[in-house]
Amino acid sequence: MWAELLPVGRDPAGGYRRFAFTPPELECRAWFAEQARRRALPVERDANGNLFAWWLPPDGRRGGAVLTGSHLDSVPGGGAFDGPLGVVSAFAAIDALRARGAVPSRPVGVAAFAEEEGARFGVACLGSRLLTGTIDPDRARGLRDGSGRSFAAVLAEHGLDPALIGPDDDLLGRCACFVELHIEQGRGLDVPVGAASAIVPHGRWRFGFTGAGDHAGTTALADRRDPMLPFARTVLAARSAAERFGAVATVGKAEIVPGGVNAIPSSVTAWLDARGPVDDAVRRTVAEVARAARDAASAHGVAVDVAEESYSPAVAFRRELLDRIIRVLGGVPVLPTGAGHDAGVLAARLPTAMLFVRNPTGVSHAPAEHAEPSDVAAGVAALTAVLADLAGA
Ligand code: HGY
Ligand code: MN
Ligand code: MN
Ligand code: MN
Repeated sequence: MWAELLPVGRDPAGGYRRFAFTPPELECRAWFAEQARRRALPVERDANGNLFAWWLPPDGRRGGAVLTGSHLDSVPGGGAFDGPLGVVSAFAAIDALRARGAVPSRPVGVAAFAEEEGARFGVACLGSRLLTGTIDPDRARGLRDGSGRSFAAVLAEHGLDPALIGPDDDLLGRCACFVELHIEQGRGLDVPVGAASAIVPHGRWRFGFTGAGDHAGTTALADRRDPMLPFARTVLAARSAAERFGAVATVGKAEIVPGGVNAIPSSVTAWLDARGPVDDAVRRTVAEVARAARDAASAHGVAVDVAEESYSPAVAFRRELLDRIIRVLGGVPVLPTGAGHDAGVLAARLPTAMLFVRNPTGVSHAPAEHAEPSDVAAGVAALTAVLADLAGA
């Protein structure tokens, strides 16, 4: 399975570039459908673009399903494991159960959620947020990618009716729980497999700086309204505020218009990703960064607007499912994560848990992301045991 997926969607800059509904991610979706076909698993695509492959019990029962899986899209220059590891491991776990003649008494679903990284339309976990009703469908329809194409138009391009996006209570009503296996992002595990206790609060904010485009050579410094200066101040403020309030803050994406070497920019748009152990750390960090941005903007005659694009409060995974998984696995380390996941979104509607596979370097959202084959195998074995227990297989 890996061998077929690995070459799909490589980023010329290294790693992977599998943005939702772009050719590489569509190829990943085709891979998903092929894996399901080979296993005679009926595939369901919800109105939001999420994919599900179902291993049904002999009586064809649809309710009480144990859902697993993850996502197939990536950040730009992403690693091979973030997302796909959970989907590949889910199919491999079904293979392992079937190989020993297991038959589920509950359905087992393999999910591939759409736009988990938010790399194309800007909101992370867009597919699972729509499914669970935790984002306004009107807002989602209007989200635009870097070329200005709306999410609604892209859905329509792929045979989905944008008018139908939103919560799918029928599908969620058929599920009893969701267990997402994911490569650990960070270095907390010194054994192959662990489980998540919580996801820390995290969010994204957009900073728009509007100045005056002009000639780089003939415009006196005193006459400039250069948006790059408050932008630069904001990036530095993100680091100092995060240090001050015990959070982490990143400005990983910026758009400079017009982007000419010899042109003072007319505008700069930048996105802040801020996370922390508690809401207050995140909120205070963002407030300080916004203050610095506004002060610097006014000092340079630049307009600025700050908008919260998404915010996910802390998620604590329910103990009864987590304790059951710990029992099944004979005890595994349990740790919080600073990474957001579809599991964190599904937790609003279902008992949800996460299994982590050791990441020896901790690096993720970068080409160097890696997991050892023996740890990947241990992850599949753990997911197999958990599915056997939960699905009565
Ligand atoms: O951004 C995150 O934390 C996740 O990897 N999507
Ligand atoms: Mn990710
Ligand atoms: Mn992920
Ligand atoms: Mn995820």
